Amino acid sequence: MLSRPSWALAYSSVTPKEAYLNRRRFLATATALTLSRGLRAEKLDAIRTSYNADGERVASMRAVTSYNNFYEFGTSKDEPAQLSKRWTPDPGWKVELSGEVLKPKTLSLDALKRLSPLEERIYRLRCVEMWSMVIPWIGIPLSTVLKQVEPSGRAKFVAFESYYDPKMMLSSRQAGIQFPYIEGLRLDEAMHPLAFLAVGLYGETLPHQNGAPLRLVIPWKYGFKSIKSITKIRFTEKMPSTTWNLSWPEAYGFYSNVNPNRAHPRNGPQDRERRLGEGMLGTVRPTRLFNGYADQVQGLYSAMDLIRNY
Ligand SMILES: Nc1nc2c(c(=O)[nH]1)N[C@H]1C(S)=C(S)[C@@H](COP(=O)(O)O)O[C@H]1N2
Ligand SMILES: [Mo]
Repeated sequence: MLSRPSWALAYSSVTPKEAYLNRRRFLATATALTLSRGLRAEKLDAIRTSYNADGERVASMRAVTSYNNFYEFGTSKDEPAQLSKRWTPDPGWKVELSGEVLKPKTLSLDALKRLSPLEERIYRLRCVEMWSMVIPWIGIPLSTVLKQVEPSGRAKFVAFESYYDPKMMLSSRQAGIQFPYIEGLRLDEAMHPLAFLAVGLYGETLPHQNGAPLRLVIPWKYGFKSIKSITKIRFTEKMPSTTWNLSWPEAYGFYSNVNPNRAHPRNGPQDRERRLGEGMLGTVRPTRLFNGYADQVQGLYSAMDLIRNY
């Protein structure tokens, strides 16, 4: 099933020595952060893969866990880390797989983690707000989970839904977007080998603010497609609604592939980004089509006008 070459590198070996030494310090920070959040982080063993962001420098643990978008816990970058501490994902977390499938199924988190060996994937994450980070995720391919339920011939899309508890989280009115947070992919996008379900990062279970206990990571699309704290996965015949598309359709399309050639109506041109988590302020660099994953994913869109089908 898994045929990643064994010569592939883990992030500790693709980052320069200085970064590696930094990483050791970050691990100390990570331990401190672990103590300060509700759920005890567990170490996760993962196999190395060839998905390693071309050896780009990995963002610090601090950046990854303190600068977040998770509107359920606040709309400023520092709030998710603070406010998600009072929430603990149910230890009996389940993911419901339903819709256009032959065998609907509800999987516990443990069952899901056992479907295939956990992999470490170092991906670029590009937010439409023009910042990006390189993050060492741990998880399994999304396709591994989707194959469990055998999509029917009518299934063309996959819809995802986040956990929502109005007592612990902002209301839709406070956040300005619809909750529960929902996202979607075309079925062939969802089955692509790069589409990933993360259960951890930096060698440990996911911090709450990063979407515990499991979240999507779609590295060639803007960050808002990478939905956090997933409870439901539904196969559909029609294109599903998505939270940001509902709030402002002209700004947030269904596809939302990273595209330096299409400006965002509020955030402006998308041809540059600030890479966070390296240095004090990060470094500005050009944004690449499909966030640098074009060679792997452009085949999915060969018949599409990428400006019109944003
Ligand atoms: N449920 C939920 N998922 C979400 C969001 C959110 O507000 N709620 N924000 C999205 C956005 S805009 C981005 S950029 C990424 C950020 O992921 P990170 O905080 O782990 O870097 O999560 C995405 N997933
Ligand atoms: Mo984002």
